Amino acid sequence: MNEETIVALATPPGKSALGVMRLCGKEALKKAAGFLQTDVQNLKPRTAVLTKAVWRENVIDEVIALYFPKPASPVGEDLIEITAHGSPFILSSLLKAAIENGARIAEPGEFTRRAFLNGKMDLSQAEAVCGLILADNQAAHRAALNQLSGGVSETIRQFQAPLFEMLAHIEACLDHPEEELPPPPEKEFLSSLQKIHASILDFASTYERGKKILSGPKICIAGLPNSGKSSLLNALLGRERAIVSEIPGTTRDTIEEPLAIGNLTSLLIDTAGIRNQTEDAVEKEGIRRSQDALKNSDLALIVLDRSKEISKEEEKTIRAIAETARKDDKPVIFTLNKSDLPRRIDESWEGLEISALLKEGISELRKNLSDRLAKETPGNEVLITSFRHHEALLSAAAEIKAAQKSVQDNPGHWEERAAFHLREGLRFLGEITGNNAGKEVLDAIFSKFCVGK
Ligand SMILES: Nc1nc2c(ncn2[C@@H]2O[C@H](COP(=O)(O)OP(=O)(O)OP(=O)(O)O)[C@@H](O)[C@H]2O)c(=O)[nH]1
Ligand SMILES: [Mg+2]
Repeated sequence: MNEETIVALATPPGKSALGVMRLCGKEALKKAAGFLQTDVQNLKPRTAVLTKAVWRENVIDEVIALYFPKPASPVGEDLIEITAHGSPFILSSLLKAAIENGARIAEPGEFTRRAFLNGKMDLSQAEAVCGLILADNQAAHRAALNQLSGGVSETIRQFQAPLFEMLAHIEACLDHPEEELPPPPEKEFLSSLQKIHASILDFASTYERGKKILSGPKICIAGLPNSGKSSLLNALLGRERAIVSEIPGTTRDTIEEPLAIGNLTSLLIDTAGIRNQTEDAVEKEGIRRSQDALKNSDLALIVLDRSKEISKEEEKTIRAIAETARKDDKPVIFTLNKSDLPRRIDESWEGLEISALLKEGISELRKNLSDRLAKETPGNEVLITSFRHHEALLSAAAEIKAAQKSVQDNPGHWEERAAFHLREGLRFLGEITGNNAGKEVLDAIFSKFCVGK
């Protein structure tokens, strides 16, 4: 256990009703005794005590002290939480009092790091604490909660258990040749590896959805110039964000704005209208960016101006836009805009009737978007949301593939090579839960935390 007593504010800077300071470590009680006017050594565990905090003989504030003794405390060490009024002056005086009594300011994530080192949680759960604090929508919150409750670790253990068993069997054969243990039958061994390999890749593939949930799905508004794309962006946002004009080719650069839809915060992207016959270099670049945005989005919202006939040339462009959008199976929603004007567009064009100008049909469109995106919200299933976890899973899968290959390539004497790859595979899986994560990995993970967590 760490000898040093650390201290930090657990609440953000600035004025608030309450502010919380946490002291943690072997001598937390002793340090707190130096500035709290109560019999700190006899604080009852998990019982709030009203007392006064004093700094250089001046009362700083009336505070509530709460003592969480080791080993049951969330950090696994003695922990004292002191709640004061949330004035920056009071809180900084409290911090100074703690420091003058021998505590040191905690590093980012140090409380959680100690919880991990004291076996209170594994590494993937510790990382989920960060995810939970950063989650700004229900889906991201759910994904972090699933991870915090041990979902990722449990799945990893399911991969590790049979691998450990196989490795133990092979190592027993290698280490005790005198006992003449038969090695695992090749066929069975290969098929078990095949199954684990597929399950690891399956789990790794949830990263695509996990990533989207964290960053929010991207909704790209695309269409011909002047169809009302920027007007639609403004209508969905409820404010005049993008320039709207009757001149075709108004929007050049893509405009991105967060939009809360259903349980998710998505990124709404307005793009330059796409047309073939332009000589304007800036507009051409705008169109290139539109196409990029369309490719990189998760949902395409195609806007058509229903008050105009669509020429053969324009029809080709719209079909090309839809084709680009549909390429990787992303959902496409067609809207027929300008429903306040008489319809001139051919009957064959179908879509949600809206008027971006009069804000009609917008709530139906929001509902439609929310239904399409609902599929992205995780239920109780466990998703990979961390790049680090994804990489480790792919590396573990590659080692298992290599173990399979050593059996196929060296019939009769594959044990040593296969054992090497199984050990490596297990090492990569262990990195996720932190059984064997090095100092650099821990530093990199916990430095992303805020101080006080
Ligand atoms: N009557 C009517 N006019 C609309 C509607 N939506 C947009 N407009 C008008 O159509 C013109 C073009 O609107 P924009 O929102 O700038 O269209 P855009 O698709 O962003 O155009 P570009 O950026 O040039 O590609 C403007 O004059 C808008 O006021 C609508 O629902 N009804
Ligand atoms: Mg525009």
